[in-house]
Amino acid sequence: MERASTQAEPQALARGCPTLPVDPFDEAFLADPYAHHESIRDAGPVVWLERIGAFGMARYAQVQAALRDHETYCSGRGVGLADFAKEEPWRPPSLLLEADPPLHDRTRGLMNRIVSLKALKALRPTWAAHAEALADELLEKRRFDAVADLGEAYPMRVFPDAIGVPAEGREQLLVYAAATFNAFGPRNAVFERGNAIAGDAVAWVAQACKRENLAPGGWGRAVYEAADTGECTSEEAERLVRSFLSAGVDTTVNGISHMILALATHPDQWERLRAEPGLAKRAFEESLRWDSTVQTFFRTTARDVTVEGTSIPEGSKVLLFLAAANRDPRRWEAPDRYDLSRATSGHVGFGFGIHQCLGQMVARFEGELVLEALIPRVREIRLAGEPERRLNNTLHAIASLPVEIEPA
Ligand code: OVM
Repeated sequence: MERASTQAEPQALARGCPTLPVDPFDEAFLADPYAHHESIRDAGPVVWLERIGAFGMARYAQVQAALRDHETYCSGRGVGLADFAKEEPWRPPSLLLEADPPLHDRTRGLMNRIVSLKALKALRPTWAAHAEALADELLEKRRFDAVADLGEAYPMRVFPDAIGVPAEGREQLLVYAAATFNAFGPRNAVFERGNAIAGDAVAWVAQACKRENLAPGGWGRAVYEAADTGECTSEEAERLVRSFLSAGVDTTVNGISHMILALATHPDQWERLRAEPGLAKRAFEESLRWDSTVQTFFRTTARDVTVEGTSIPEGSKVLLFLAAANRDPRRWEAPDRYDLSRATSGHVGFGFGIHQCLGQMVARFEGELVLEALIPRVREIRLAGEPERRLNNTLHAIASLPVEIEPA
């Protein structure tokens, strides 16, 4: 067994793992999670997080194994701190994220057919043109906010149109997503601040998910067409469209923003990328490993399980620190370095196993198209001010990222 801190000893004996006093959702932790991950990883393969009443895993091996074992670590009782078997969920559960097989496999299969490589290839010319036009606008500005003007601007130009939601009020998507991702954590001040202003956004999203409000030819309508063939009910279709709107915006917004942060703070890697544009795919992937947008998700144990000597009873919440796993030195060499030489495959920034991100190809498309537009146009990307964080219980989010670019 790993050595625990003195304070942790009595609990450690009771559970067979160290007890940690850290609250992974307090504001200091959320503002700089990477400062805290090492102590959680080093404490042991499994820890007891007494402040939230959940087990935690922050090492790559255990996080990946838990994600792989969806029968033991189920999602149907919620992937936040709330146990849906005991508490009312914040919203009707997602039929993908918060579902187990067999329901999950049916909904996921249907959605996989909609978010296909073929569908993405059809969008590519339009999405590339948007990325190029946006890059030209940014070059005119030279100094801009890489969050508002790029990280948010690009997904908001391409993604809502792909789904087919109404143009009016789209900015509500960002408010809705922030509230949704906050709701996976405890009902702390971060949650309450977002929730207090989410009412209009929740109502807007509910309307946007209705068949009659979705544009023909979009992915939203395609879900209802699956309902027409009997693959799901129309109530399920409505909830599945909600998944697109919940998971498809804030994730890519912060993913693209962090990629720019990575490149602005690693000028040698930007230079290398300009010399070898074929590395664009890896540049995006490595930015997700280096700074994982979705920092954490919970699972709930569906049976008693023993992990490295720790007994985890059935019905326990287990917090999986995806971002900490992606920087575990037991798995990655010099993990804190953003490095285009690295083989990034195996990172858990998109999760792993049956719930692995449905939209991962969409996210990659967006990230790569942004890079492919910037690489030939931009010689240098520099920070032009201090990045400002936006605290969220699940996402590592940026509020603003002032940068300056030099034309090629
Ligand atoms: C959903 C959903 C919501 C938030 C995140 C997510 C990362 C999925 O409604 O299915 O996946």
